[in-house]
Amino acid sequence: EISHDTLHEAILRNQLQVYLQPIHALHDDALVGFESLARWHDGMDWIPPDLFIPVAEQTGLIDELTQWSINTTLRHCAPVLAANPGLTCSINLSPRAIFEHGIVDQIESSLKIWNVKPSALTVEITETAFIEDADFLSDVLGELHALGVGIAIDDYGTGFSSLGYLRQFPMTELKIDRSFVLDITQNTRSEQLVAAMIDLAHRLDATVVAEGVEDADSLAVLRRLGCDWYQGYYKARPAPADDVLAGIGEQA
Ligand code: G
Ligand code: G
Ligand code: MN
Ligand code: NA
Repeated sequence: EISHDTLHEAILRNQLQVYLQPIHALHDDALVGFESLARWHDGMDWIPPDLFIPVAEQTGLIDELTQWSINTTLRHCAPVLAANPGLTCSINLSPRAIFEHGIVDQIESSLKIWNVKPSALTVEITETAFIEDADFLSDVLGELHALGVGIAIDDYGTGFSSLGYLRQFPMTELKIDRSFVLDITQNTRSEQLVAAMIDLAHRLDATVVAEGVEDADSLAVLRRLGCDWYQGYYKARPAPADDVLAGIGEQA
């Protein structure tokens, strides 16, 4: 069982690591950025974020974990972001972290510390965040957007897919949940829904990202439908930040 103390210790002892998954453009396969994903190895086993993020949320550690995640990600990525002006790096923000006071200041000061321009950072939020205090969330996202930080709606289509919040929130990126991508070549309903999501995002001037692309056929369908960017095992699995960034250094 994961407790507050074991997770807190893990953060202090540097048992958590930042993994990055590259994101590529569909039209020319150019690298456009990466998503930061936390990984925890306790010396014996890998403990997946699906297990420890909820613990962090429930035990009051989400603030500390978020701060760790933002700072560690920016520390790793800063040189590559500076050398490659078009690239962006995306960080998952737990809904709970957004409702902690001071998240905007925290992000702003991390950007300053690591000398990363706000437009090189995107925050990913799931739709479940919108169930809570929508006005407060709207203010927070508005402030981040005003700084120039990108706002991505993550796992789109599986949660609380109301169109109401899209009217109110400054979305710059829509990430199609991988469940739609998984059977896009077999299920015409998935294909039609993905087509509709791409159209929706484009009408709102947002970039569309397909998640969980695992094969070339799915990629071909997404390209035909006009999806902008993609990520997934087909192209690259999440890997330790230094490994991924060293590879980018060679390409650039
Ligand atoms: O990488 P993986 O598929 O195991 O991630 C599982 C879930 O954990 C995803 O929903 C992902 O968004 C979330 N996650 C991964 N890293 C972080 C992080 O640093 N912060 C938050 N809040 N969520 C994360
Ligand atoms: O919820 P979020 O989208 O942040 O979670 C991303 C998760 O998806 C990460 O845990 C990552 O490891 C996982 N992931 C990335 N690419 C693929 C893929 O191609 N297939 C599957 N099944 N999972 C993937
Ligand atoms: Mn994500
Ligand atoms: Na997602």
